[in-house]
Amino acid sequence: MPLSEVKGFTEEELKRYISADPDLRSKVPGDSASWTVKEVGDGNINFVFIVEGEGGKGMVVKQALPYVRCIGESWPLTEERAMFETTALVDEHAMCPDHVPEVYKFDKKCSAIFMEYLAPPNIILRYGLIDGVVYRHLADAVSTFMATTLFKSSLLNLPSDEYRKKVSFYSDNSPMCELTEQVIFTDPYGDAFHNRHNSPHLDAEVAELRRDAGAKIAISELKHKFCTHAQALLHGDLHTGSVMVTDTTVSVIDPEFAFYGPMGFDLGAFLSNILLAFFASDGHEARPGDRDEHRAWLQSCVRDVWNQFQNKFIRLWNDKAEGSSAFPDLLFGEAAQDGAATKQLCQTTFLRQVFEDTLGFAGAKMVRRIVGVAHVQDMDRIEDEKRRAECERRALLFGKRLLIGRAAFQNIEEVVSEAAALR
Ligand code: ADP
Ligand code: SR1
Ligand code: MG
Ligand code: MG
Ligand code: MG
Repeated sequence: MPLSEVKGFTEEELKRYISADPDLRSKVPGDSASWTVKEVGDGNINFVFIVEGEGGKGMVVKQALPYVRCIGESWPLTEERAMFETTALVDEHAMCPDHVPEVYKFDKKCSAIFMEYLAPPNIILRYGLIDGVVYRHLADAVSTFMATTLFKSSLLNLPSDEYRKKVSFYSDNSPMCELTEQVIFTDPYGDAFHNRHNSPHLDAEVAELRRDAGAKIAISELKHKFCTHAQALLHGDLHTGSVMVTDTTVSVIDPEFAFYGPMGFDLGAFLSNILLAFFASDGHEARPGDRDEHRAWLQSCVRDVWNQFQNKFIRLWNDKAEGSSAFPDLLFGEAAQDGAATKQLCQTTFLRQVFEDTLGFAGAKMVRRIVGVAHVQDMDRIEDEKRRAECERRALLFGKRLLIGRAAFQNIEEVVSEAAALR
């Protein structure tokens, strides 16, 4: 079989593949015999190889096989996801180059992406958070990534024909959207085969969730919005396992769920994972109070990500040239009667809706990580299951509160205060 059709690379096959492609070859220094190839995939879905040459330089190769890795071949999944991930990485890199790795090549036949290696000291943000590390530069970088990619890909920035072409292209990533529809918006609220929870400790809470009409109405509204509101190009899976950090840099990886959806879905994904880290932190303390400083920073991170996102988003909107065809400046340009004031009202109304969506999606994502198929290591690494249950119970309760009560929060400060009061 030609190398370009290999399903499931071996280390030797990968070395030969890279050696045979001059562009790829130039990225890995030294004799290929001395290269190391390691499979490092710790995500739920794909296989990821690091190919390292002299001086630790090299590349990452991510391969999509036709099933969900953490479940196995019994859960088939389209290999086309690798093409959408490649396109999204390229689009995101063009919009926000400081925070997205570069793609070197995509091979459709073997569903493989060859990309920039974020070498150590880069680590997955989730692992740093579990270890209690504080990243003071995180909120600035993540809010920049979200404000930039969400604004620039939206109808606020693009001409409507270009916007529609993008919506249409990404709408073919439908199987990945359907996976999300199932595991976030449907399964957690019923008795689905792959659901799991910390039983018997959370049995009562899970039974209550599945009887809760308010939660079901809220999740239905959000599912409808997820499927119908093509507002911007979303990353689609922006949890803390999709972010790599050093002391000074932040990079966003893994946009295989990319599609045009509601902006609050990405914002909610990130904030929910910071909140999950916050509720898990008690379980990682050797002595009560050990993580006080870390918790205070996690709270400030929730606040700063939202506030900075909002400020940066408005700045991008205002910087859009007057007279451009961008919606809604076309209707409410500064030259129109009351144009400036009306534009400001439009912006406030728009961001209020994004805020409510953000809280709702954040709640949905907290709930699914406690009672659905895919949990988070922030909780799973708490060995004592009773102690873990205490952390999970509070996270589940707060997730429900955000999901059902999203319209009642006036501002992000109220969210942070309620989370702190519940802990
Ligand atoms: P999945 O889609 O299965 O979740 P990810 O894209 O999240 O796969 O990658 C899994 C792991 O591979 C990451 O947690 C990270 O450790 C590693 N990884 C992925 N991309 C890179 C990269 N560009 N540089 C360094 N490591 C990476
Ligand atoms: C089978 S569900 C797997 C989950 O992992 C991915 O990273 C997404 O979050 C997806 O929902
Ligand atoms: Mg991942
Ligand atoms: Mg770069
Ligand atoms: Mg992924």
